[in-house]
Amino acid sequence: MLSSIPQRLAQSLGLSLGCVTMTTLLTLTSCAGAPAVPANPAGVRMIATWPFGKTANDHALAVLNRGGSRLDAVEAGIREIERLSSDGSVGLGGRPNAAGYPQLDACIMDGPGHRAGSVAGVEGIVHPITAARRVMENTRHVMLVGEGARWFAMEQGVESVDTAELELKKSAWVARDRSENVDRAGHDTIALLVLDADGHLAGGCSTSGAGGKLPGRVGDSPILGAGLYVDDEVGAAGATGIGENVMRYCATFLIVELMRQGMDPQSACEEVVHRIARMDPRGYKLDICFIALDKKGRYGAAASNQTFPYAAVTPQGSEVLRVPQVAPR
Ligand code: SD4
Repeated sequence: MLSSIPQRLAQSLGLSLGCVTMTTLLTLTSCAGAPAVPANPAGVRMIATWPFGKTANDHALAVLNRGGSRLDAVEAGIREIERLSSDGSVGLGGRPNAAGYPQLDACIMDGPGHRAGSVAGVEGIVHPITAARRVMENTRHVMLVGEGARWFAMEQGVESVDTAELELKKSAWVARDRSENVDRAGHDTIALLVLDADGHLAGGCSTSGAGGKLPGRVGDSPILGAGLYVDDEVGAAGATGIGENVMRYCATFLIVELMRQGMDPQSACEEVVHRIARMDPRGYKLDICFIALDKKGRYGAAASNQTFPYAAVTPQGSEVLRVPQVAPR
């Protein structure tokens, strides 16, 4: 009998799941882990995708308040969402691929030194954001994929679960029809951007990607300049939504470049949605959303064809905001 994702997740968390359901598990973990909303005496700015971005931001801010670095903050905030894995598209509990198992993508970027690390299509790794950070800090490379990324993560001591059952799912799928079972409902990649008290930027992104994707498919999230981009001279941007509609346009790189030319983050996010909609045969039916934060601490967000909730930390506090879809032009 194959063990389920909730069971594997529980295993990875050192819990005995028994007859406890995933919902129960997630309720338990979310209650146990949530810190009180931390104060923000240093005037740090953070912005993150979706309502769960607030949970990520609050964890990240708590880390900064304890003296952690901006990278520690980014990693901790995203790890919390990977740990909860509760919203369909982050971590091992995220939407499975067409063959029935999750393949995860993540990246991290630090402004000073323009450093970056990324993992793509990695299997059975509980915290791909940590694996991405280790790639950045402990190798001379930027990106590792698939089996190599898993080996590396395990060698680095990043928490993992057994993937033997995935092999069975793979062969069953290959023996079947190898069809793509696209389930793109909902978007919930976590992208988190931080401007620390010293005025330096960092960001991270983590996802299980589009549900029902072909095994081996890599989306925008681990691709620098697509799912995430950080430029310490200017600002940072992150993306969520259908990766194919983001990565063909180097969207977060473009947002940052527009900010470099003088646009504020809100205008830059909106402009990139319009630019893509103008060029793309789908028009505004792109299912893409962006967040951006500049060196001055200004932030913004835009979405192509839905209301987009995102989370922000400002000197005034930590909150979930909503931006309506852009008005087509
Ligand atoms: C992807 N951009 O793999 C991700 C999915 C996503 O919200 O963001 N969902 O295409």
